[in-house]
Amino acid sequence: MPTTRPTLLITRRLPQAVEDRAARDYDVRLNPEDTAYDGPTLTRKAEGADAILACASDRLDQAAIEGLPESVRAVATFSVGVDHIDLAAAKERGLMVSNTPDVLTDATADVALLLMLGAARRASEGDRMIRADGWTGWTPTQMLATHMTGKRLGIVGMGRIGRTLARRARAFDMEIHYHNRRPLPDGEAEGAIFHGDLDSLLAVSDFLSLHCPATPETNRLLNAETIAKLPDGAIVVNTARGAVVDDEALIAALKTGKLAAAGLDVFEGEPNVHPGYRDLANTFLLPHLGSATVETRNAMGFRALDNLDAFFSGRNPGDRVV
Ligand code: 8YV
Repeated sequence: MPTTRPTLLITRRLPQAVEDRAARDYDVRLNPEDTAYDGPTLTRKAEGADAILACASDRLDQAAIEGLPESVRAVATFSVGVDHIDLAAAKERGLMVSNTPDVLTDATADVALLLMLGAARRASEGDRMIRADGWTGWTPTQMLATHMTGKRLGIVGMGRIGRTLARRARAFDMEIHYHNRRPLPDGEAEGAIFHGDLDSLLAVSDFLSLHCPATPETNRLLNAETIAKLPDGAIVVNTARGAVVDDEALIAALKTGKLAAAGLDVFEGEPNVHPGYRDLANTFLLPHLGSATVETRNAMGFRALDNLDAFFSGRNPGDRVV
């Protein structure tokens, strides 16, 4: 680290261990109230700061980036996703941008599996029944659900998280299929079947799990047309980004029974969730908890700081995106 301590704006409250380490090495500006900053507030808070440790809840669009004070040279995001940052604008402005891959892979794959089981086995419906004191007793035909063991799992985006989910799903004897830009290298597929064409993956996906980044190409990838190509009674889970799903189309398919259930951890326009999801019994909904374990959030914060430490020491940050 350089002898003069850089000034670091941390936009949200982070785990204590992360804030402590940041305060050891930087002059930190914290956000103890933990309110999300809008563009003008971010600009004001960043006045004179050398770097920003940002989160996915910050909108770093072109206007926000162009509005950043001259002093800001780096943005380390506390997320693997970078869809909240206009990378072209960051590049144009000469900002270093880094993210936090790897460290949230297990936690997010765990939540994808939780969503698959929770949606398939009607977990939130049963939980609600008990909380509402509505359980009148066991019956042989009560709340019959979808069996997961042995079914076919379709994974859209076979990156770190997709591959880790595949490993977990093999413990349920699931047959793994995936769609990716390219097939995995020899020896890494572990028996997973590649589909170069999304439609061909959809046709065999009793369960479909989304793991692609939100980009213009993946925007509303799951829509009325693509849902129609899934087997009847399929189950869809999303731990990627809400923008990958057309909410109206998914809700319609959950209502008609075309889809048996959906498990969702991410939503378009978070924290505003399409009200249609709340009214359905066959949705299993979580408030973006994919990486929300103490171990993972600490690791994400340390990784973001590692990237900033490298940048301010004149080394290339390991997770540099721009
Ligand atoms: C994070 C995520 O919790 O890292 C990501 O891209 O979606 C989540 O796991 C969130 O983005 C924190 O900023």
